[in-house]
Amino acid sequence: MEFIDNKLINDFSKNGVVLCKGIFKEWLDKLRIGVDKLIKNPSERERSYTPDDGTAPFFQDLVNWNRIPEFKDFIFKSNIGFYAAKLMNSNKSIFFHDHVLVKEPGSSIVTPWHQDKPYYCVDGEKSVSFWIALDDISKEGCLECIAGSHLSNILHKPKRFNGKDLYENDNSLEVPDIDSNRAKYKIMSWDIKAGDAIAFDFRTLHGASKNVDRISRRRVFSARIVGDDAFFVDRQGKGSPPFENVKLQTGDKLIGEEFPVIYPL
Ligand SMILES: O=C(O)CCC(=O)C(=O)O
Repeated sequence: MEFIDNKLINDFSKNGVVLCKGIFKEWLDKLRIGVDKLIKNPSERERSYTPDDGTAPFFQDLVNWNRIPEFKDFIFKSNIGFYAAKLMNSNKSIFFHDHVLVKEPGSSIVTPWHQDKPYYCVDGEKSVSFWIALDDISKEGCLECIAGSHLSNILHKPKRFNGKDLYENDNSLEVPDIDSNRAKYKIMSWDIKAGDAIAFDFRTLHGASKNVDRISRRRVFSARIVGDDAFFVDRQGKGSPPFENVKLQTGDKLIGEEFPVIYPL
């Protein structure tokens, strides 16, 4: 298993987040080329934010694995499906989507605290996102995850990163004010090297600071994967990603060309 040992699997189950050192180092060049291509030719799903203070933008785009060959190669030819299955304790890995998040040098856009699951048309106990750093990132600018938050059974209200509610008439619980009470939480983050990945559960509360680095970009390729218990859920609104062509009903197995099985192949 090399990168994923029993300790990491246990820590993932207990904390809902682990650091996988150097796990995708040999894929860096390919993923960086893919990100360059994507920024030059974004999809209609691109959702970038430009700060009012004149600092650099935060580029985001989703679900591009089928049109950027470098991303497709990565998800089918790397060991990501195998690693995900091990961490999730699943017999298979289903690719849910890719998400590119680039904070250009000095970008003041903060990623607010949130969980991913309420944005997604999928449910089930087994999930993992690999947040793959394509640049070195200091702990100060790193993704932060709250250990154990995946076990709370609460799904907090999803919002766009500009603070607007994702769904209309959503009465679910707001994310608590974590930043004013940081000592109350076990917040995990690290000094990251390019090629490291933070693996976290879709239910884990997480957020990220602005790009504190004024010289270096903060390029991230995030790969979202679900396990053998995954099923479709209609969250009564346009989720993110929207998956508008998917015609599944709540409770259906997550099957279809949008959601390829990447392990076993
Ligand atoms: O990279 C970021 O700023 C946020 C990442 C994130 O929210 C995610 O990968 O789900």
